[in-house]
Amino acid sequence: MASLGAFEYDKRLNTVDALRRSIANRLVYAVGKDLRSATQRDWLFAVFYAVRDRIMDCWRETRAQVDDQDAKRVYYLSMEFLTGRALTNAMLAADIYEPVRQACAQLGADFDALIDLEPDAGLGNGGLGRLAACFLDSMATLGLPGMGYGIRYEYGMFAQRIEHGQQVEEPDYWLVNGYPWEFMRPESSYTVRFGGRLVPQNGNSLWLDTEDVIATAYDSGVPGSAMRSVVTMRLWSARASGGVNLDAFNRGDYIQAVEEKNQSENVSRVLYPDDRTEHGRELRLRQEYFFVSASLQDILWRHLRNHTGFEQLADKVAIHLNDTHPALAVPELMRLLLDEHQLDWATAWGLCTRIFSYTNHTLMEEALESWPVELLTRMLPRHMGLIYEINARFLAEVHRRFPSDNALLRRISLIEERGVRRVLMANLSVLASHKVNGVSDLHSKLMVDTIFSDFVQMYPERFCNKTNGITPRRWLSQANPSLSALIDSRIGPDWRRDLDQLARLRELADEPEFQNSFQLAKQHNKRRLADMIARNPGVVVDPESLFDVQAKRMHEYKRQLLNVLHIITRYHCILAQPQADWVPRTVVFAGKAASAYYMAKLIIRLINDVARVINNDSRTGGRLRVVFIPNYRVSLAEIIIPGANLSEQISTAGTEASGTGNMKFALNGALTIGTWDGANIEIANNVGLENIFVFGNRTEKVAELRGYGYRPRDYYEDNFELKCAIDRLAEGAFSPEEPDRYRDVVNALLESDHYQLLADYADYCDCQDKVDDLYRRPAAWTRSAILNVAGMGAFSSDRTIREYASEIWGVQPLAVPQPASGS
Ligand code: 26W
Repeated sequence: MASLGAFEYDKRLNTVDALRRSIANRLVYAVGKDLRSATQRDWLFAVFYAVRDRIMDCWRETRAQVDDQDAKRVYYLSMEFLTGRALTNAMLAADIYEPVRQACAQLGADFDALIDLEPDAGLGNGGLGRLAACFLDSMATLGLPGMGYGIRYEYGMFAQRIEHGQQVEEPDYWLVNGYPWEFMRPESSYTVRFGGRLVPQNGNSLWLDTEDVIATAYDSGVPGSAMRSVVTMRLWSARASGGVNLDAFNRGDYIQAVEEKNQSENVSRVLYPDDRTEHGRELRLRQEYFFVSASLQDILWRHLRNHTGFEQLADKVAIHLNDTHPALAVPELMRLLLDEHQLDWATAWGLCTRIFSYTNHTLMEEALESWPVELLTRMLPRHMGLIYEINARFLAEVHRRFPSDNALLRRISLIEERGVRRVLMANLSVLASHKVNGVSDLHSKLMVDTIFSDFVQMYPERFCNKTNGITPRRWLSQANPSLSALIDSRIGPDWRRDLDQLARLRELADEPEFQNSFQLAKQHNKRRLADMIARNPGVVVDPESLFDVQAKRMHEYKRQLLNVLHIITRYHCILAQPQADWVPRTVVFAGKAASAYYMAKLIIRLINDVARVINNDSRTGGRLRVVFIPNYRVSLAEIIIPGANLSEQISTAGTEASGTGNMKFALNGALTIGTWDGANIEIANNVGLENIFVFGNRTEKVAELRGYGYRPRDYYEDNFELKCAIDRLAEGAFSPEEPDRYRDVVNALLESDHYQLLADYADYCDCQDKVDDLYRRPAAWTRSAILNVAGMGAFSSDRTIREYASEIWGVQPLAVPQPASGS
């Protein structure tokens, strides 16, 4: 083990011999099998337990240090943690990957096969959930006292199958075989209350006759790099409270009693598979309150274990809201402090505004959460009352400072009055937080200029930027062993914890030998990806061709359709000039569409139809292939991303808050083709404008077009190739069995084109030609790719988390105790 950092650890446990004995032991005594009867799954569990055993000491030590040092902790509240698989990550963190592999070989277990058997923990939709997972990894790596709180969904993100070109969703019952990484903590259970009625009592409220659900904690450990520390991720699972069913039970209505039990356990059943809109769904609101209430009760319990009263609460606790989904934490903390602990309003509110901070992840109006007052009143009457009170006091203050501005009062209120009255969760979050951040420079600027401009007048010092990052452990060290080994051989292994060291690769960018090895690593990863594609969806692709990849959620604003328009154009051009020197390309798509998102699903179908026509047309001479890889998820991303040459980051400028996939691709040596949006801009600034393909209108131009009447048809009429592409689509060239299939796509493009694909089309195609030109010059391409890797130091989530820790949360890394002398 390289550096033990926080604790002393018996290295003799990490030899191949010791690990072999451990695994065999765990197989017999924890799994209950033996060498003869063990299935692959049994082996997976045995290995899991043996590895987990090697995390436990550090985990316990971390908890003890936080307690002993009475350190300020940060609690990261997130509805989503998209952690993916845990085993390989843990083996790398504990530096036992190779010995475990050898131990398995000695036991006759197929290491690679069993690693591949681990289900992904897909408890998230996409960027926001994956960011939360990277953040826990970075907290553990930096030794920051913190915890993640979320929901232990029984069903994670749905699995996607493609049937006749169309997406079919299947439930992801990821816990079906049990999950060996988690510990149930029944002693950490809390009652979460819903509904009921209020009875006024000396200024506060009694909340009676509620419908109760029990939240029970399940902990898993997130080990940091080199086991600097282990952070706890605590997920809540719902259990019926005895009380609810007893009446029916006593009446002898056993079935009714059990049915009710099921009802209340529904709250942690399923992740909402939509990354933008789930407004108005009652169960979603229940989920939000359920996990927030349990987390806050737990946080206060932990505080009171070591402190008397709440005087120091804000010095010891920081609570972060990952988007507005946990915003009910604000009235819940008020309720607990006022009603359960008898603090006065000013003290309680003062604590709130020192404790909370909030990250905004999107500016899109349809994604900004709001809940009907009627629903909140019914489900959480006390909280609705508190929100009214918070709002009244706030509006009084606004009125004091801007006495003549009634329009401002209306805009800034926590409650939207037009139409059905709704609580605006973003406004509530901003008001209660001492810091509010966006997730890239551009996004943070737009955020203060648009959705929060009124709040900026009131509280200018609150707003800041924290550009997203990704963990280099999973996204380079784990996902790309070939490139990692090459980098290790030149600059040593420390980049894993200090990503800025990658800058030292700059001086190797022109060295032929390094270039050669760099190309070999990429080739290796492309073959790995090609093998996977050959298995599913079963298309043979040429690993020598340029791998052009767009992997992310399917969304109109992300413009997968623009990519398709370019593919169709390229196809036409190849047919028109079959003799020309075309750079062979494989265009890869992957991503899920929300099940109710008609356009996104139609675009998946279009991609598959276009793929079928092009891949079966021998006239292309195999110089263009299109592939849709089903069921994109973290474990697939770990194979897809290292195999890419070109990374598609082509959102309409101003719409992608940051993007984090863009960082993963660049870190793995893909060149980006992208718009001037989100973190693409910062990537460009770090890798050098000459090493990235930028195209398209910028934010101001997009806004200007929107403002002065954007006419997509003009672009269509003026551009012959664009017109051809759209006409062929409209004629059913890709769906001869149903020529009308893409009429809605065509109409959307020609009639409104909300995301301005047509405005960027010509520039995009030109830019793609430049991509080909560079790819024809392997040395120049490789040089650029190396400079991309070398420039990615700033995008480590360690950097991001350091900034949060010092500028928002005020938490410090745990002091590493010095080993006692003589030991
Ligand atoms: C179900 C409701 C809902 C609504 C919005 C669920 C999830 C969301 C998120 C805001 C969507 C999301 O993941 N946003 C992405 O956040 C990433 C991390 O900051 C950014 O990199 C992406 O640009 C942003 O789209």
